[in-house]
Amino acid sequence: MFKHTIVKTPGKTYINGLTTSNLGAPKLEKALEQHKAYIEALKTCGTEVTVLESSDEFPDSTFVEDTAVLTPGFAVISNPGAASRNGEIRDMEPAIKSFYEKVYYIKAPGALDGGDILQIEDHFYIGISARTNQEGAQQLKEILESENYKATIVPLKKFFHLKTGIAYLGNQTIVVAGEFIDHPDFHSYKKIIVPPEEEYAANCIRVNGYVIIPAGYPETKQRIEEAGYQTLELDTSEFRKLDGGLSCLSLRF
Ligand code: CIR
Repeated sequence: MFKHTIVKTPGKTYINGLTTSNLGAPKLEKALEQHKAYIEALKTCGTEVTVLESSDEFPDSTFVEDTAVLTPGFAVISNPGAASRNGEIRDMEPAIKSFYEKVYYIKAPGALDGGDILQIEDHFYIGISARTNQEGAQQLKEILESENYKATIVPLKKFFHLKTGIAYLGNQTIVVAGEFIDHPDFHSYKKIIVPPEEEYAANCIRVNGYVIIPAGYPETKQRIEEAGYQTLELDTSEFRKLDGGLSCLSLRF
């Protein structure tokens, strides 16, 4: 069960955030509306939502997931791999410390984005991506193992972040797309396969009684529902334009 979530309102500079997509610039007003709906959905799922004030200094700072890895007993503040995002951890640290006494840090030259970390029960998978390097992954692995978790490092081939292409829904069930469909590290889990034309929908989040999914991916929605989950659809068009998805917009713990 997740009791808490942390989100951060997009700031006026959100439209200038990093992207690799060619979907055009996001519309701020629409992003703010979609963010409000996201907060409501997290409340519907039964979490207490902490909404942090926007920061115009950091255009991508609404994607809070990248700043930390949270477990029931401790937090790890990451060291985001994009230079323009690294300072986001300064604003996040007090919020995390208001919930956690035990806080670890990923230190340079280690770089790590929370979007590269997937927890499946007591096992963490750590993606190596354009944002998370071997040193950052290794530091996190050692922290997790010292706390009696298992950790596996997974070099990515194409996906932006690990969780761009995989989500854990509980009950040993994962949602997978692209390079993760036949990936040996995930072969033992029950799989809900996302068809290539719906790849973006692999970034969904199980929050207590619901799986929150992006709107507009009917095949994935149907497969998740057939597996026995109740879905809640949200429009994420303005976050997709900056390579963001549902997991990126919150820290859940
Ligand atoms: C970035 O490039 O960092 C942001 N525009 C998107 C971050 C998405 N975060 C995530 O997948 N966890």
